[in-house]
Amino acid sequence: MGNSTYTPTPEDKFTFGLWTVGNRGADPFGAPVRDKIPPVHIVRLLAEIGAYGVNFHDDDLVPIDSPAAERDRIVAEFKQTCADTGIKVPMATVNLFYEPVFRDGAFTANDSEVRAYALQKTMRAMNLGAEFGAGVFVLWGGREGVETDACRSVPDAIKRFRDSLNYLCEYNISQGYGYKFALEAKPNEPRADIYFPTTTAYLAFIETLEHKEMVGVNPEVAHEQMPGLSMMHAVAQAWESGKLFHIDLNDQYPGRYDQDLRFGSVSVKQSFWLVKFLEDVEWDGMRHFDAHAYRTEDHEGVKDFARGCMRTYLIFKEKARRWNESAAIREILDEIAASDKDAIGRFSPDSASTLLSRTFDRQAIAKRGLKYEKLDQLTMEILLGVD
Ligand code: GCO
Ligand code: MN
Ligand code: MN
Repeated sequence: MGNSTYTPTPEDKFTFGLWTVGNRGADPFGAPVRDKIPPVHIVRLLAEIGAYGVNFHDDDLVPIDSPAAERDRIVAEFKQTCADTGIKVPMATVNLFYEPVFRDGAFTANDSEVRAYALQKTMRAMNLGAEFGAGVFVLWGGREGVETDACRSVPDAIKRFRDSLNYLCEYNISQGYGYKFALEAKPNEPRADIYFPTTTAYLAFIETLEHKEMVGVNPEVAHEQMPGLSMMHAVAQAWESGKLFHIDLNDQYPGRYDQDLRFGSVSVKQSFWLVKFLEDVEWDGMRHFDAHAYRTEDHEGVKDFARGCMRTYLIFKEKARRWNESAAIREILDEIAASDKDAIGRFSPDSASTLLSRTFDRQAIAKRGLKYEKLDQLTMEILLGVD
């Protein structure tokens, strides 16, 4: 692991949540296997391994129900450690899933008192993030869903969610925080069905908001791959509509529970296309890892995990550079480009009548080999390290 090309630096904009490197390895069948790492130690760990920043949920940093003086002490200490290490806080979020009060959802819960509490908790989390200069506020509605559809109408849930977002956007404006909200979709887990199961479902919903310019998405690899979708396609659609505000990088075998595996450790080719996309479009956001070390790991293993996420990203970035510079690949791409000669352009009655009377040699067009097999093999050879 000695190649300095793959050694992360803060310029790479890699970030981790307190809950990621701090994950203690508990699962539904077993107790934690690692000690809690105090947040300030996590900041030092991230600085040591070359990360740019740290993100947190309200309760990760300040335990819920902390008295005001304790909150202030924690915040001051964390700020000082960030200043000492140069670690930034580009994103903040709110935990609306852990506490039993959210067992029926937060913004979509049937009990209006729960919905009000969820709004209060979110506004307080926004206050906390703003103290650290966070520019993005992620909302993951883990409990916004159902086990039984008998309990609530889906349009009601959507309407409640919309009302909450509209409220929070107004709060953002009134406080002058300048947050961009990033909505994170997931199809299921912990609910049997979560509303807005995919990134693209959120993209449609955002268009219905009063301040839609303030709201975008936070796609996560695992959440798109659980139902077998392409993360890169979701990310590309979000980016194309100006809505890629944040990203959660990790990995996942399709069709399973949320595994939060080390970035690139399962889906080598898909992860490559994802990194290539982000680098090709020069996406200016954070490269955030929302993943966990295996349950088998000790403290050193957690560092191996975090270093591995970043190193793999940088390896894919280098592979993407090679891909873009490969003469053999360029030759095929030029042929593809040459087949895209004259676009139809916008509709006009004239163009429609010309198009209606045009003759196509369907058979000849369909006979031309497109060389995608060769293109893909060239891709594979770069990934497999023989080119
Ligand atoms: C999950 C989610 C969370 C969110 C986090 C940010 O499946 O548990 O990915 O890790 O990203 O809560 O709000
Ligand atoms: Mn997740
Ligand atoms: Mn996530």
